[in-house]
Amino acid sequence: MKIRMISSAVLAAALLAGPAMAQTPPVAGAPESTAAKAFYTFPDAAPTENICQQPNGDIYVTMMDTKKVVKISPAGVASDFVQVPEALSVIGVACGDTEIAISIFTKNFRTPAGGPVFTDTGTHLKFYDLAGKLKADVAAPADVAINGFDYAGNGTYYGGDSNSGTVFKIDSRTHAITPWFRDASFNPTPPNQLFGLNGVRAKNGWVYFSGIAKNGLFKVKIGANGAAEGGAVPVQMGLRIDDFDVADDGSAYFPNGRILFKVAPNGLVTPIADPIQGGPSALVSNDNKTVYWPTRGGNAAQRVMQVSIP
Ligand SMILES: [Ca+2]
Repeated sequence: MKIRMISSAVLAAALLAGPAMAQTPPVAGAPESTAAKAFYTFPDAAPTENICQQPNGDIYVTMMDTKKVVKISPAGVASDFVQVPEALSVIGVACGDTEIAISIFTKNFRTPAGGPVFTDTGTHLKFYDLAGKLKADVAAPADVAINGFDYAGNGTYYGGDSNSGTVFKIDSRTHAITPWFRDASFNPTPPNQLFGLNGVRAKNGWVYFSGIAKNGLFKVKIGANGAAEGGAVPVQMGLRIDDFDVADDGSAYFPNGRILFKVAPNGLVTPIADPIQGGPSALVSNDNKTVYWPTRGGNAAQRVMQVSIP
């Protein structure tokens, strides 16, 4: 595909795409880029939230309101990996080496008016073996709402707190959850800004996060001793990004509104599929050839879409 610079009009439309946990107004029967193909179609319209891929190629998708995790094989065969009856919302999913970790909210983050509030979500992190057997269930601190969740290798996960500007580090052996990076300038500032951090991915020695309060994508360096080194480095400013993924070359991919975007390491924004049915997260495949994303919204059955990386 010919690369084009994003127009300010497109950027403005994307900025208006709405709140970052449920962002995409679906349009029934709307046109769809021929670059986007359905990899899997769910049996119903239940909202999806996050996505990850195991080294063996299996894809895991959290179903936010139906409180389960669906596993989809590389051949497109799906099964319920786990049901989480105590959850009110199943949010993040991280594919560990030999386990699957999820974040759940056991209390309601939705206000009667519909807006999110993350001050008391009753977040738990749950760790399962690949057969779906529960290995550990860890309560996060009471005021922490882990949204984006990712595995960085070497037994380390990172999670983004939607109730603050803090990235937490989680040890897969001890299951200790500790603040890794804090920046209060990313805190939610209600009533206007309800989100702290949203998506989180670890890649190439950096932890990336979407900082909703600043409408941008940022990265923090993992120092030689494992501690956060320096401040948050802006990667892209101007897009309100939910969950995303980062390819080996440092390019980030995510649906936003009705466009699938690429952000190059130098910040250049390129739409790579337009229009699409958007969704809350993205996955760069293990071989870096494909971007997958689960759709959300509307009455039609949700799908996991795929686009070849140009
Ligand atoms: Ca999210």
